[in-house]
Amino acid sequence: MATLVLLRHGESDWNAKGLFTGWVDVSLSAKGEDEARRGGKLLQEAGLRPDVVHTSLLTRAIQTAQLALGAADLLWLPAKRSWRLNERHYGALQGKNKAQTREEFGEEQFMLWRRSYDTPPPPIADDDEFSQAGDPRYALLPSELMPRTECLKDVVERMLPYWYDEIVPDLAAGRTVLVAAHGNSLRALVKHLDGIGDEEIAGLNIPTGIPLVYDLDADYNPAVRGGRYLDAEAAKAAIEAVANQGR
Ligand code: DG2
Repeated sequence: MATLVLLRHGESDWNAKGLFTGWVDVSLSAKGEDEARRGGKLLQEAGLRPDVVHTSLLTRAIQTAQLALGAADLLWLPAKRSWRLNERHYGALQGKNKAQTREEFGEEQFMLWRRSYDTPPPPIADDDEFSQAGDPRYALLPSELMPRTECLKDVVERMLPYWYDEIVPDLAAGRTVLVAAHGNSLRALVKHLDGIGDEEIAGLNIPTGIPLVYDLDADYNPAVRGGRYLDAEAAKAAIEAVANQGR
């Protein structure tokens, strides 16, 4: 039995402001830092000791991993990072206010962009102030792989190679794996693990800073569909808040 722990970063400055973030590299808010530390404490209290951490290339996920591992006395853990764990690229919506976007385009279009499986927002222009074109952290990424917008389906497709090539080998070696990533890159992974349908996934939201633990069998299928949050009560309220963003 392998153990996988998923952790969405703590609240970011742009989560707090209600802005579409995607690949824009924002930091944690003070509340988000507290959430990350608490996430680490929850791990420690549950007796879960990751052997390795995987993060995206975005500051908010890296900070969350550091703060959580610091709180659990595990700052020394080896870390691996990849753009494949980045948040879904939110295209031309990056930097826009969620509530204003909902008002301007209506509930249906807003939810289509936010939660449909295969409808991406319009692409972002390279000269947009919130574009990542020219960001040195993606310098080695072939230009045809560099997204200008993504739907969840695109995220599943770019995340799965990392799951199979980097995370599964760690699990196969008997390591407990911590993945610190984002609302939508983790929705993509949970969709895969739980075998959630393309329509059903629209209703799944991931709260910030609360570890979600999966015990996996020899085929990397969850022992319990949906895994278990280390603070189920807090997760319930926080999931509701994510679902209601923009309202
Ligand atoms: C949020 C997710 O990503 O937003 O990009 O705005 O997890 O990095 O804060 P995260 C963003 P929603 O898809 O839930 O609106």
